[in-house]
Amino acid sequence: AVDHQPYRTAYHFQPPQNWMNDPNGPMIYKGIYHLFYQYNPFGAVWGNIVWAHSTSTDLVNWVRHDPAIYPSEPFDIKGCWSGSATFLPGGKPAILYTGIDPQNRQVQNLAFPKNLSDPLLREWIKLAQNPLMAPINGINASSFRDPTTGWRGADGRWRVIIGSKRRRRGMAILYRSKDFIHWTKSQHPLHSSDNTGMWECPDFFPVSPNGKMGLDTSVINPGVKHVLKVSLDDTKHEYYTIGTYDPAKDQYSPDPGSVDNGSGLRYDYGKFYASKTFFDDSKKRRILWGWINESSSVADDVEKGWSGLQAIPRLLWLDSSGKQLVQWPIVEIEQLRGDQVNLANKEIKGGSVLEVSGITASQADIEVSFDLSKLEKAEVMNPSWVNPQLLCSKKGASVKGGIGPFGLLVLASKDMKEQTAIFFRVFKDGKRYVVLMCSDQSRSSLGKDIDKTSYGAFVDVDPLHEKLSLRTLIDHSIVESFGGQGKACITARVYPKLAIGNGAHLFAFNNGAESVKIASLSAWSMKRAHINEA
Ligand code: DQQ
Repeated sequence: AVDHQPYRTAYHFQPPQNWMNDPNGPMIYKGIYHLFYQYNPFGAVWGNIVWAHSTSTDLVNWVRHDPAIYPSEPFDIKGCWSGSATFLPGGKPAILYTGIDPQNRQVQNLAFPKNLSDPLLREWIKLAQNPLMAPINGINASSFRDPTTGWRGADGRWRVIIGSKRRRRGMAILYRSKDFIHWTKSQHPLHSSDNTGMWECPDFFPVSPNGKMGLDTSVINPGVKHVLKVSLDDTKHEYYTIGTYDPAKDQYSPDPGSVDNGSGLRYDYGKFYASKTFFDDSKKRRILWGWINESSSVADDVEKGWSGLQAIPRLLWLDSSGKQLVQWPIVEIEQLRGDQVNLANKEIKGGSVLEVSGITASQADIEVSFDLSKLEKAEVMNPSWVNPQLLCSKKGASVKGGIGPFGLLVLASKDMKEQTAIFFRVFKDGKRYVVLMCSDQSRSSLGKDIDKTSYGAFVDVDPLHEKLSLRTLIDHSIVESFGGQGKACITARVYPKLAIGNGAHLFAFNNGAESVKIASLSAWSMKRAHINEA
């Protein structure tokens, strides 16, 4: 039978049909995980936005509920946009979200569960006092949205930030409240940065200085670092900084070297937007959700009847260097691992490929680590190569090198005419080595009208003394890759014509002059999860 929906996924979060964008208000309540999301009930394009709602006990399988928040009042009649959940004293969840009013102004509203003894929190009641924050006193009414999870200071007052801009200066406007209902704008934003444009979906949270343990958003002590993430409307890229939060001044400052101009660190160097973390109190971890949009045309979205995925939720923590975050797919996803194949100590000569067969290559999880002992042949790094994405687009998988390109060809047709290449290339920069990770979509599909841009990131690994690892989650039209144990992540959307279903293959490849050794490789077929089944 002809598969009319070859690009729908088997274990990624998506609604049965229609448009989805930002993850909203993720939380865990009475042992149940909640995910709300921006959703159009009437079509596969953005519009008519409501908060659709699903719940889960394991973050893998999801049950759909009716939309939790939808336009009904003057303060949100033209749309219920992004926002966040906060637990108030006594464990009562509160949702702050952006409403669009009849004048198209962006305002902030509060909703509480109707019935706190319903662990599914199916019904929400909007406060009669809404809106609680309005764009007055010089705030731009069309650039005032996406309230964060609140945090509580030592003075007992709550704080939240709202994304905004003034001219070209992106900013996180700060509000304070004693009761979460009456809010006062602070004189100063929590943070701002010139020439970054509108900050959408800010996220602000503490991270522990060592280890993977997550912290409640209200934890403030001299030992923790803080992270500020913003989604840049202008470029549709996110970036984050690591820094210090001064609770007395209520100001955040990025650490020296933590770049603050939109060209700094990213959670993901491919597609990943409007992300949001939450603290999972049941497992003391911080989990990241992010929206992955399509790389195909609007006409294709309309034809297939849906648009948008959520990335597999990721555990997020501060690297031991203190200079970047690290991410890893939540451990629960491993319950979907089925048939497994393994390889060990396998040399891949320069210019060769090795098929990894025995798993469903269109629906798989792969972990591979490479051992590089001889690096003399590494290409010399050019100091002007500061943009990894540009470097990856110039030096794609077919461009021979010294050490690499080597890595995986996923969602590949048998003849490899179609292939998405995720690979490394090692450069020599004086005495040190620079590792580049690329996701090359240029040959991902014979189809037309698809954005096949290559993505790239530098990975902070010393290839001489550490193994270089790659984990890739493949799910029909999405490829999520984690290099260097999660130090660099790249997500791509691809739409193969031949490499679908049983036509999909998986290869390891090496297009460098030097051999590389696969120290170990494990690949699993992934089972289908139960996600929002009708
Ligand atoms: N999506 C929402 C906004 C947010 C944007 C509207 C980010 O609240 O700024 O659907 O993708």
